[in-house]
Formats: sequence, structure tokens, C-alpha cells
Amino acid sequence: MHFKTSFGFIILLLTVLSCQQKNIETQEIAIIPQPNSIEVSKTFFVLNHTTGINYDNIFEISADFLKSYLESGGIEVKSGNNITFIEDKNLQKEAYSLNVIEDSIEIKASTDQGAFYAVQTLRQLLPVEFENASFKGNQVNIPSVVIEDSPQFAYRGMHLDVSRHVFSLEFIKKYIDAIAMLKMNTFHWHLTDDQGWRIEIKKYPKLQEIAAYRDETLVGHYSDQPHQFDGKKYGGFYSQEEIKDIVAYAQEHFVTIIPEIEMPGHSQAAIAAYPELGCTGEKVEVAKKWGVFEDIYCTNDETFDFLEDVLDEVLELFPSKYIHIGGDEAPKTRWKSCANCQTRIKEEGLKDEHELQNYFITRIEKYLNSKGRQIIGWDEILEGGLAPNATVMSWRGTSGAVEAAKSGHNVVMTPTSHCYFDYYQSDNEDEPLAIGGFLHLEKVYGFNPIPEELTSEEAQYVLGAQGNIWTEYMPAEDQVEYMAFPRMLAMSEVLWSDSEQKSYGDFVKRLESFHKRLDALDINYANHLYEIESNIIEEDGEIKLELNSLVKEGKVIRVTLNGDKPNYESRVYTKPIVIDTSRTIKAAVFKFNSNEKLGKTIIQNINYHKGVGGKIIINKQPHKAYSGSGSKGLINGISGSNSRFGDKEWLGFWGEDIMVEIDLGEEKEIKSIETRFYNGNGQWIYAPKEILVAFDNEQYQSFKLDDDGSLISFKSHFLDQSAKKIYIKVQNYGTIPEGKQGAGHKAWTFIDEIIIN
Ligand code: TNX
Repeated sequence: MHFKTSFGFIILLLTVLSCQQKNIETQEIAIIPQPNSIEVSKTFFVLNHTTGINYDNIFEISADFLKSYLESGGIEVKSGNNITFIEDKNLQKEAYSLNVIEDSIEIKASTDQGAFYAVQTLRQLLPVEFENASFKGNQVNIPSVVIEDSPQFAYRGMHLDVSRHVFSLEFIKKYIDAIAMLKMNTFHWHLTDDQGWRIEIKKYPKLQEIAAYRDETLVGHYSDQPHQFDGKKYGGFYSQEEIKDIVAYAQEHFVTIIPEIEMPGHSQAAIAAYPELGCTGEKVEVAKKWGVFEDIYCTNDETFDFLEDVLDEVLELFPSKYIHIGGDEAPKTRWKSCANCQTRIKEEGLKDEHELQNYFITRIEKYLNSKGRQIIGWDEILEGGLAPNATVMSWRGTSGAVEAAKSGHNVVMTPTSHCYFDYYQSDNEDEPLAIGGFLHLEKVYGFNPIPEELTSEEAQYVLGAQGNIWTEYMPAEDQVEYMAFPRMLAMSEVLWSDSEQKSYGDFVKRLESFHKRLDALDINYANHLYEIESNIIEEDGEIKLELNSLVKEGKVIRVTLNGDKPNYESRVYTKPIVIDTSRTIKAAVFKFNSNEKLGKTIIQNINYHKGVGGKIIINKQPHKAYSGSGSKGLINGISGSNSRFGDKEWLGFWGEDIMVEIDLGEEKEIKSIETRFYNGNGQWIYAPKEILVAFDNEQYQSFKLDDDGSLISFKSHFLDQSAKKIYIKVQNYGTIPEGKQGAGHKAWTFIDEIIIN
């Protein structure tokens, strides 16, 4: 019997097995990323010590991988015809087919890389104990499948910042292993930044002696004031020998490493070692805190000589077609008052410092092109014109990508909204400290790398996407894993699997089963599968709190309302809870018919104020990346997180003044109005300086706000005031001035619940 399915998750019950054989293990089918087509039948290939493998040289890497994988499960394979690798020139480079029937396994591909991906799929059909050599059986039943598979995007990447924090070679290999297991093919290695230079460059020893170490590191979050430091010297670098070893390792996993050497900005560490590379020539230190720094490379010839020498050594180590040259966040302050840079502007007939940035990038591009390489850079390389052959990595939203693709440049998508795995992934207040933001697994999963503004022709320029791991707040390797997994699994599916067939519900089921594999691999993934999502809804004229858990099968939600005993057994959640008073609701996911609590308890405080249930209109749409639960969310009785402005409760607006109108439905007495603004300057979020409030047809009253701290609260009391309608004007902070984080850009405004009492 055959059944074809678009759902990847199939549990093959042991009852379908013939029960005569003992010691046979079978495996659930839960492949990530989901193959394009998979047919499963109820027979098995029995893998054991008699199994033989047959391949030709072109499949050496993938066959060796398979052999050593099976051996680590205690199954020694010899040569023979049970598992065969077959060359099929009709398949595209990364495609494969995998055919498991009762007496054979056939892998077809046109390249070793395609076969390698077949092996990664086959690996996921085997018990997870193969991952850590703990398999005790002597044979395995591999379910019969016919899989035809190929990727949607050619560029499937993960990035890792090793400047802000350094990670061991062993860890880098483990990261590459995971990239390869998920059929991703690019590792973007961010090797230099203000806080440390991590690649040995033989011609410039001070990069190793000075630029690789900072005196100390910021403690806590950048927004915590005053800044405090740990007093400990921190750093290190990878020697060229070590890098060669990593590059070779990556090649054996069909992962291309794109090295990133940042320029002209994020270069304070190099300038600390060689002050003549900066505009002032003065000594600076390797940065000890995060952010954007004004000391950037000068545009004198000495800088270009230095960078060409550095790149010469980089090219020797990395065979990749692309070299990432950074290009992001380069404040123009120093260039404006630097005689050398001003002369350069005049001599080259440039309009301003933005064109000077273009001159810089284009000059480096010419050099790299002359060596047969291509540049890739963050979307700021569009400033002042785009270098002729550059590929753009679009991080500040998608407009850079659209502009680049429309002018015929390749792009790689990494917008903060869907690809920044340094952002929080859960609303839970006890998450480890992160930079900010909020990027939920489901949002990553729902990412469409092709911006909607592009025609299908222009869409060809979108090579793919990448998850970024900036490590300011990740000092330890297990924390990097916590942030990377499982969002990286979702990204792998965005890039590999057919978007028509994608289903988040199905992905989550496969993920639940994949956890065991991640456990066996000793990967410290974040598990938010048993978390509860709560939403305020309006139903039958009542306001209700609806609770949902991601994984439903075999689980229940238990709740307590305040007043209840703190005993979850008493109440199983069955339908939305009516909200007609302020209350605290606690809820958690439990195993069905058991006292085993699976996830964390969520605590939802509901403040049933006078605005709840009213009507709200905001004259501007929030930014689509930060639209929370829409304008309604500002009067739903639930306040946003104290640290995660990207949650469902905060609304974010970019560079716009907004006007909020709240209709209470009838005239009510108003004693106070309060709200909060986020002030995360590191993320270009600035609280307004003033807001205006008016009631019905009355005049606006103006209120000045503080500017101290990362959360700015506003509360005003009123005497003898009643109204049906309340109007609130919130003025955007404006263009961010020089010297502040995000200088020159429009500021964001983030507003929380408007509490009316
Ligand atoms: C912006 S993304 C940066 C990085 C930071 C990151 C933190 C980019 C090109 N530049 O330097 O680490 O934000 O999210």
C-alpha cells in the first residue's frame, strides 16, 4: 500500500512490523527541511551488518559521510550492492532522489553535493542514537520511501559573529555540521568588528597583538545606565592554520564559507592596532561596548594598501566566489573633518561623503574582481550608488533588496524582521538577556524571501536568505545554540522546501520529534513548543481571553484565575475566558491525563480599564514588522513586555507622527491616562519628547516626557473630566542627531497599552 502525503510527519507504528525479529528499531519520519515529494509505503529496508555499499569516486564525500555515520551506530558496512549511489545527469546540482525499497537503497544525484543531501535525508530516517554512538541494536528498519528533492533557493546561509564573542574551533565545526544537516550551504563568518579582529594576518602582527583583544566588556544590556564593565581582558583569534582546517572541514560538508572583513565602518579594532588607518591618527581602543563607532577607516592610500594586503591573505585562505566587505553603519563624522578625505572627494569629483563611501566600496570591488572574486555587502553599500558587480545583503528591511534587484544586482535577504536570531524568541520574562526585538519561530517559518514588490523576473536576483547570529549578548556557545535553534530549522525549510506545501503546524510536529535528534547532538535548542499563546478576542459582544498551545495532540492547558487555589488540576481550559474584571490568569500545558507540566506557566495580568472594549483608530498603520495585535492591542487590557518591544502588545511606527482616537462608546469619567514608550536607542527607538491629549471637542493639552531610561512612562491625572472620545497625538522624535545611535536615520516610536481609568 502506498500513500502520498504533503505532511512530512508520519509515525510508523510498531504494530506494522513483523514481530518475529527482535532488536529492530524503527523511526518516525520527521525530516527537516521537508522534502518536495515523499511517498511512504509500509515495508522496510533492513539495515544490518550484511549491508553493503557501492559508489563511484564522484560520490566519495557523501558515501564516506554515510559510512562513518553508520559506523558510529555500530553498523560496519562493506562493499556490496544494497546501498548504491547512481549518477543522474538530469538532476540539477543540489537535487537528489532517494529510493528505499525492501532490498535496496538507491541514491541518485548529478553531484556529490546532491548525494550528500540524500544522505542527510537518509540520516534522518535512522534512530537518533546514531548521532552520538549510543545505538545498541544490531539492525534498523528503514521505512520504504521514494523522495524527490531539490532546493528552492541557491543561497541558504547562516551567519555567525565571532568578533563580539569568540567561539572555539570545535564549536565552529559543530555549527557547520548543523548547517549541513539542514541542507544549508553557506556559512557567513563575521571575522572583524570594533570589538575584536579574529583572523590572523601575517603581514600585520599588531592585528593579533592588539586588535584581537579588548580590555574589558560591557556588563548587562546597553540600555542599562550607567554602563558597567567586567574588568576582564577578552579576545583571541584564529590562526591561518586553524582557518585552513575549518575551510577544509566546511568543504567536506558542502558548506561555502564567506569571510567578512568589515569596512569602512566597524573597524575600530584595526584602527586601535594601526592608528594611521583612521582619520585622526590618534590612538583608539578596541571597543568595549556595543553599537556604532565613529572611528572608521580613512580613505587615504595607506588604508587601501592595508586592506589589499589583508584581502590577499584572506583570498589565500578562502576559496569562496564571494568576499563580504561589510559596508554597514559607517558614520561620516570623521570623513567630514578629515583633510585627506576631503581632498579625495575633490579629486574624484564626488558630491559628498556618501559618494565617498561608494568610492571606497567600488575601489575594493575592483581589486577583488581583478582577483576573480565578487563582493557582497550590507545594504548600506547602496549609499551614493552601487558598486557595479556587488551583491547586496539586505538587512534594514527589504527596500535595499528591491532597489538592488530592480537594477539587476543579486541579493541575499537578511531583514531584521525575519532573520535576526539575536532577537528574543519568546515573551517569557525569564528568557536569557538578548539585544531586544522579538522574532518568533512562526514568523521565521512564514518568511518569504522574495519581496512582493519584485516581478518574477526581478525575483531571479534573490539568491536566497540567511539567519544572522550577532553575538553581543551571547558570551557562551550554548547560548548561541539557544538562539540559533530551532529558528535555524525554520529558516532551512524557508529556503529548501516548496512554499506551496509548507505548513507551520506540520513543521511544529516534526520539530517536536526532531528535538530528540538535537538532544542526541547535544545542541542546546530553545523549546517554546509548550508555551501558551494568549489573545484577547471579541465574541458575542464579550471580551474574552483565548489560550492556545502550539502542540495540541496529547496535551491540555490548565488554568487558574485569581482566587482559585494554586492547583492546576482543578480546571482544564476548554473555551475562552470572559473578561469583565481585572484579573490574573495563570496557564500551562500539561500532558493529557497526567500531572506532568511540559512548558512554563504564563501569567497574564489583565487590567480591565475603561478603554477595554472601546473603539480605536490610529491615523497611520504601524510598521508591518511591528504591528503587534493591531491598533486594538493598545486597549486590550494587556501591557507589553518590559524588554520586548516586538511582542504582540507594542506597536512600532517608523519616522511618523501618529494620532490615536479612542471612542469609549459612552461618556465616562476619566481620572487618569497612562501609557509607555520604548526608548531602546541601540535599535534606533526613541521615545517622543512630548505628547498631546484632548477630550471630545476640547483643546489639546501638552505633556513633556522624560528621556531617561529604556522605558518612558507617561501618566497624567485629571480632575472633573469626563469624555466619550479621547485624542492622543504622539510626535515622532525626528531624524536621529549625530552622536546618537542610528544618527541620520528616522527614529522609531514604540507605544504600549493606553490605560484609561
Ligand atoms: C546591526 S546588521 C549590525 C551589527 C549588530 C546587529 C545587532 C548589521 C549589518 N550591523 O553590527 O551586531 O545590528 O542586531
